[in-house]
Amino acid sequence: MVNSLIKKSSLFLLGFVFFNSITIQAQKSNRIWYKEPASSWEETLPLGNGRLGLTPDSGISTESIVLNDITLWSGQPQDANNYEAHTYLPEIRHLLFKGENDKAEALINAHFICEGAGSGNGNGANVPFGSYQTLGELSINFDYESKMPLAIKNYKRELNIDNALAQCSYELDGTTYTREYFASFDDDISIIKLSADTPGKLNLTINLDRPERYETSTHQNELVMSGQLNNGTDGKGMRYKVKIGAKLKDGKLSTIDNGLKIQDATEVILYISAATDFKNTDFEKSVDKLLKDAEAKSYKDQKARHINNFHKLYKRVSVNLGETSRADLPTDERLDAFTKKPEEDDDLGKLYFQFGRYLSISSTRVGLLPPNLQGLWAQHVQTPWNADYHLDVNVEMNHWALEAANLSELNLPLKDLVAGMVPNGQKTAKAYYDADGWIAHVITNVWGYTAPGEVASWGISNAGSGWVCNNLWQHYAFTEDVDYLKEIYPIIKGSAEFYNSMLVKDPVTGWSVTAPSVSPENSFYLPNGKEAHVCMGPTIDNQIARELFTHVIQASEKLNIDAAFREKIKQKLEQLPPPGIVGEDGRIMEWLRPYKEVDPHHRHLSHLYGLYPANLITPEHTPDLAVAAAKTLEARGDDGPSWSIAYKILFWARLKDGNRAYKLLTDILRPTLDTNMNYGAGGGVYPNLLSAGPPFQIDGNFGATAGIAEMLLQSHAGFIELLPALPDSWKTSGSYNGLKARGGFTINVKWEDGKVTDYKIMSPDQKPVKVKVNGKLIDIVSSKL
Ligand code: FUC
Repeated sequence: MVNSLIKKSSLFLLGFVFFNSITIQAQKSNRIWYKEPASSWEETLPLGNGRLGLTPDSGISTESIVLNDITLWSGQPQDANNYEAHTYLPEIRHLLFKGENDKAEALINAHFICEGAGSGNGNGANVPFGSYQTLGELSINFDYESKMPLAIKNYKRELNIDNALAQCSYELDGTTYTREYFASFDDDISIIKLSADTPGKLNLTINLDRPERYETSTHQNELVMSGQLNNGTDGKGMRYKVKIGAKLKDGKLSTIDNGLKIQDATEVILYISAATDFKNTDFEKSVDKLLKDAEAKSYKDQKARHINNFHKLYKRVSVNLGETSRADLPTDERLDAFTKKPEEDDDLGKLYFQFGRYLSISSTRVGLLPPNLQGLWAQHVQTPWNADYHLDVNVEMNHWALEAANLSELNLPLKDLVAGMVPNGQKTAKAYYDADGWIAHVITNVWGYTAPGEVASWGISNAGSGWVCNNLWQHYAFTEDVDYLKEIYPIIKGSAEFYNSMLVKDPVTGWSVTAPSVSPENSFYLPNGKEAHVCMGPTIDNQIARELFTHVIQASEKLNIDAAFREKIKQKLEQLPPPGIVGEDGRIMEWLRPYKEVDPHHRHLSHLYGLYPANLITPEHTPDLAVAAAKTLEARGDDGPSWSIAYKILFWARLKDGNRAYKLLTDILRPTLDTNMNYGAGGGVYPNLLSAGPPFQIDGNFGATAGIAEMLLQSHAGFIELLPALPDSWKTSGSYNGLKARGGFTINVKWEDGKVTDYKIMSPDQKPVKVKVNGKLIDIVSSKL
């Protein structure tokens, strides 16, 4: 069997030992823990089962738990297209041809933006765009019959990432109190078990509320909260219901004014069932049924099934990046210590990586919604930026780790969201560009929004729909699932049709380019000294069109369809600008003209799209562009909101600079409690390891997770590369099992002193594959998975 893996016998000369499974040395569990209750939401522990979320603060006198349901949005479907917009297109383009971008921008602001309030300037809770909202807050008030201040001993709370379970425990007056929390991957319900090791010591009341639009009631010892959100017009938006039931060991359960009261119990199991009417008219019945089903099972059984289901995804990957003496430090102290001496805690990188995988499994599920800007954890009714799906980097970044991190199916909810945008996107393409196909601009929501935003500066990027098509493609590139390719083909073709029919000839260069567009959220100085955003052919659009056309050509060849369209876009491909143009300063140009950027340290680096997530710029195939990309990154600087830092980890990993990628990983792990909205420097991490833009934005978590994977394994340049960007810090020894590469490969690797010592490349069918190992490119045949 070993021999069948090897095509070139020279491989033996390299001295590799193939093995069936790499034994990862026994490691401590991945957990985050603290010696105090959370004093802010940014310290609470995020739990979720892909639909329901909860963030307990594990308070001693009062436990406050923010509850979430990923479907709970205000707003409603709307048509925000301005159907007159396309009549202004010739004039807008004429002004751009003349270099009068400022005038074109004014015209766009007057006639080429959305109808209505758009995103509500990022505060869309009460306009039709809507906002993702908290489901509410559960409070548990404890009565200890003890003197104040309470003499608490041995307090501890933790999130066990490996089992998707949170716990807290403490002692008071000789009694140990324990709480265990999980969002069940079994019965789709949240469960909290409270216990005391002295009989009858649990005395508490339970309440539910939310900042607005709710009413509570009790029926037969159950607590119910229900309400209807604002749809932005007549107030009759999405409906929701939460129902709490309790099972007791000892003691008495009764109802009080809009709450539950429990006296003298030894153990209490709380079941929190919730649903909305998003694509579920029978949601009230589902709430009741889920509660009944869960209560019918033993706690032990429910918990075992929960862990088992979670493990089906989580356990596919194990990683060891090195030693630490700090695994036993409380996480807040560990983060502080890491900032001072990162080299003593290589294990934190692994923890952050597995935490990212944990967050993906917890915040999305097949058949539902993709993680939004906050995953599924939100504490407000007006969540920052509506916690929408930003298409100019954020929602794409939320999915970048999934394939390599062996959670491939969690990409499917994004595919579903995108499929749902297409019909609106077709109307938008006609309304604004009189174009075929479909387009989405910068923001979308669960209601399928595709119109531009409310101002030109950020709202009219043409890149959104093409960019998500990259995500859709990556799932195919990794899985080679032809049925899936058939399913996405009309979507990616429709996006290519849009670019194909709207590109115009730039009078200066003769290239076919988008017009009007922007380089996401960035501005520049025109030769007349005025600031503008609007332009033709920003580099990202050129790269996206090039990549998308190439993918559609490949897909139509693979599926053997659409030969005529394929020929059309093959010709169009010839007319596109090159994947990158190096300016006089040695950097990749962000715009078609050598404009000077207003903010040289701007957070977005859209003109490096070709480096990541696309593969248009690689050190192997386009060395000059790779050098220019490095220069671009140097000029932009390392800092930014956390998603921007995460993106830079990925860029430097692709440039094979492991130490720089690692330095950025240390930057993104800078502890902070800042929640003020940030567009500049200062990204970091909250005590609970959620990423701080600030405020909390989950793309920083997912982007960094993808970045770590990219440091360990790459497969975008026509071959698999093992340890392409291993930083000095992780060199001593390490291993991983179960990471994925394009082509359907599963990979195990072990290393010592920065050199691969063992590896295994597996696929369902054995097939030839090119692999770069310790700097040498070799041909092998994969082993059977
Ligand atoms: C884009 C970014 C901001 C923020 C927002 C949600 O607008 O430029 O930094 O991440 O999305």
